[in-house]
Amino acid sequence: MGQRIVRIANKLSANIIQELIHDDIVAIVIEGYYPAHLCDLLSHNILHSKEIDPYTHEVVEDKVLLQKYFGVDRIGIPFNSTYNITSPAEINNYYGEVNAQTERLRRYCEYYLSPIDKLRLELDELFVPGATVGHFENKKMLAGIVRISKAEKSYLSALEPHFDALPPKYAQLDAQLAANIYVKVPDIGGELEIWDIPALSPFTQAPDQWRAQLPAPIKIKPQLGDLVIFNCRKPHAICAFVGEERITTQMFMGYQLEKPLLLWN
Ligand SMILES: O=C(O)CCC(=O)C(=O)O
Repeated sequence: MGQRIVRIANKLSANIIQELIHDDIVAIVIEGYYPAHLCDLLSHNILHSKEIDPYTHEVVEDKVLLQKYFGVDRIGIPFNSTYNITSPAEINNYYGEVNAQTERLRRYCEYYLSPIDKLRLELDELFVPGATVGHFENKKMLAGIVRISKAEKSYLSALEPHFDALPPKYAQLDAQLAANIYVKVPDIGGELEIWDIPALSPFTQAPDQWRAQLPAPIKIKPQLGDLVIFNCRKPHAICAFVGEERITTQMFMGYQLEKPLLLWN
């Protein structure tokens, strides 16, 4: 099989989303999805935020679930950070903070339509049967976090691929996609690499030296304001970069046959 395509368009459409869900294409790039002046406004407010924390990825090593830091920081609590937590009070902290975090992203956008709100609306308008914020434990999830990387730590995300897969106890998904809107991009580097192999199941243990064992990745160099959607159960990594910060607003999209897309972080 030759390299499959990355669908580049200037508008999201129902067909494009279906193509990605059915694995007919590797990724969607909607160029200039969010206007440059709003990217600048939002990234300025993000960089002045006092609420930036490390983003960790769940990784299985020797059958143990660990949280690993790959040099990406975040504003907003991602649900995967609760996977290792057993205390209900701490898990409830995720749900308790949802509304404040949604409100904060809107505030950082100074009440212009946020990139996440734009995407949520368009997915609901375009996709039959719609798109809605997830409710895996009968409580509404957060949909939309900010991810910030700095050049000096960017090599950490480049070393080895990772993948994101919601544990099936929350929802049995037929596909899991990640949507990123790039509100600040470095000039050199920072490409998204995606390995076009079959999507992995939750809790798959990645082999040591995974990168060396995989075929050549597909590389996407996001430009300011671009929306990129891909199947995040496929291995992916972010190339090292130089220069200013790389900032995205991100959410996951869960697909189940004939059901609305479930949106969360
Ligand atoms: O920042 C990116 O380009 C990709 C982010 C990522 O790893 C994800 O959305 O799962």
